[in-house]
Amino acid sequence: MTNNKSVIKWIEEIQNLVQPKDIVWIDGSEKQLESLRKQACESGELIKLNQEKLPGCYLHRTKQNDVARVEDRTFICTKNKETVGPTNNWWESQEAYKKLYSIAKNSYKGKTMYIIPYCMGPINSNFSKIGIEITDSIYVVLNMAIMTRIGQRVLDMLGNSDDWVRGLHASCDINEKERYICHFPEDKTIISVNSGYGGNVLLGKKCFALRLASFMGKNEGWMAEHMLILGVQNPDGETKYICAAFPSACGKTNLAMLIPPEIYKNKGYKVWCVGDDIAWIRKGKDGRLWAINPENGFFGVAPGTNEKSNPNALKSTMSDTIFTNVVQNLEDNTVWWEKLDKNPPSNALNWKGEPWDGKKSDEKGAHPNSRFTSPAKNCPSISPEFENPEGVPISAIIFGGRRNHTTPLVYEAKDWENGVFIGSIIASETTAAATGKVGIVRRDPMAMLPFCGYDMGEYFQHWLNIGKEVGNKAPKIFNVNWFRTDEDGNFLWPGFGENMRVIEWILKRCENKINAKETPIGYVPFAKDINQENLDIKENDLEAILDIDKELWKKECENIKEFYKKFGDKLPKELDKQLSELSNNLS
Ligand code: GTP
Ligand code: SPV
Ligand code: MN
Repeated sequence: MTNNKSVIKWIEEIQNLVQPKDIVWIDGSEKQLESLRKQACESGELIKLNQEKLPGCYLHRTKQNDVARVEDRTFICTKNKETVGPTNNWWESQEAYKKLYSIAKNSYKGKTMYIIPYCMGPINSNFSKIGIEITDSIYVVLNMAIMTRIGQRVLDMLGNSDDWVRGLHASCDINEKERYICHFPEDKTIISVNSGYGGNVLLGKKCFALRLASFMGKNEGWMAEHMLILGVQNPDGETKYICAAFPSACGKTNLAMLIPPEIYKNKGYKVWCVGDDIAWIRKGKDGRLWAINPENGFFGVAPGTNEKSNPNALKSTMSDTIFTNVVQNLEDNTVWWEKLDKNPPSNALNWKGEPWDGKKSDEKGAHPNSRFTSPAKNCPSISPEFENPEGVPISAIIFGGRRNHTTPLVYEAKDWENGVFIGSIIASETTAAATGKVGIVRRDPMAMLPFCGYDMGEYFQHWLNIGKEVGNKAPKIFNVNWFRTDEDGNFLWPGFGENMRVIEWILKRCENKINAKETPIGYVPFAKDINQENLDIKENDLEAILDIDKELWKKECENIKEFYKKFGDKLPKELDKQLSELSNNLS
């Protein structure tokens, strides 16, 4: 399929290492993909679902020890430890190669080696980047075929260039003790062994589009961020674009596919989805920041997705979707997950494939990190700009996290530098998207803690530099928190589609249309400026979630100070200054 010497050389090297029984190049044709689906159904790797109700849809169950990203087994491998900073696991490159090659050696014996040429970003966009993933898993091939642009057209685009990312995935025995997700930013290489779960094995996603790409972005003057991209079209037909970074399972897909409440729809507002997880951002010819979504599909959290919370996501999953670790309803061979509806199936198999009666069982049927992989084009609100090789211009950047107290519903940074500070102090409860305890509050700067491929102190500096470069054309920066709770743990803000009311405030602030209250942490809305028409919330609750509790924020400052110490002299002095200013404002 290609004469590219660098590609051929690397494939030969890996072939010699893993010793497959044969080799299949993924050309991207529907015929080839269909025959792989058939093969996967025969082996049990996939289960074909009810094709009348869910055409083109399949179910997959991972091994029970392999259901989420594994941050403690994720490494950035470089020559020197300093490159990766205090927040990443480091492994010396040569040592890492040695160990990984010993694990991968002969691991494809009796298996087929699939070669997937893929492109992150629209084909032939100057901003897109190419990778080749070698895998022994048909599940990986079929997911990559949804999540990225694949096949011959990618090799044609690559030509003879050696500027592409090498990716080796070896399933081995899915042995968690020998599981490693390793990145070699200095060699543009990724090696993943002993896993079959999405974020660990769909190498175009977090491994390439964030960890390697953030490293490339630092050197080349652009940014790779864990951000959704959405467009808000006003009644005059003008569309403004917003990027938002929230940690894993904190609402990116939901916000990206937001459907405005009736009162907005009636006025003529529309919201468009450009991306739900990753944004590549760089300065455009006009001096503003522009973003593309490097992905071609959604790898979304299933539980909680329903007709009310996210109808666009639900519709995206109705065809040509691969479900992972959800419930299989044996009545009609469809799928189910917690909060899909109030009618769990009685005759079903849970995510482990065990008989499960949803009406009687106390146990969850779907894994909390069960996922759907759906083509972007399935989303009813996919943006007309989705394939635009230039991307879209960004008017606002939003940070956010899952905090039951302290952080208000929304506030605005005083300027870019203050915005970078606000991003750097995101704290959020951990979720099921990664293994480990759920619900522990941790600092997750820019929602990039698990995804920044180099020293995070330098990453903060990179953000500051980009701000200087775009100057007064920089987007305004905001922070949101949909997750404030009362004493009983109930959410105070209705969230989901109602988040449109906060988006409206944000855009009005960007257009300098309304005033805001200056507080020690930044600009907070006056309650009257949040549209409350048909909003189901108590007046006091809205006041409560807009309130700044100085005592809590003083504690927050202490905690940030501790956190910042990690970065030593790599912490930009601007951020230290920002922290002192915040402390002063509070006293
Ligand atoms: P990743 O794909 O892991 O990066 O996650 P994500 O950031 O895209 O999160 P997603 O939109 O899938 O939401 C994760 C969980 O948060 C789901 O259970 C949602 O129902 C819930 N959620 C999303 N938005 C809101 C909201 O506005 N309010 C509340 N209370 N929950 C929300
Ligand atoms: C996340 O965990 O942020 C995800 C899912 O988007 S994964 O692809 O597993 O990283
Ligand atoms: Mn994510």
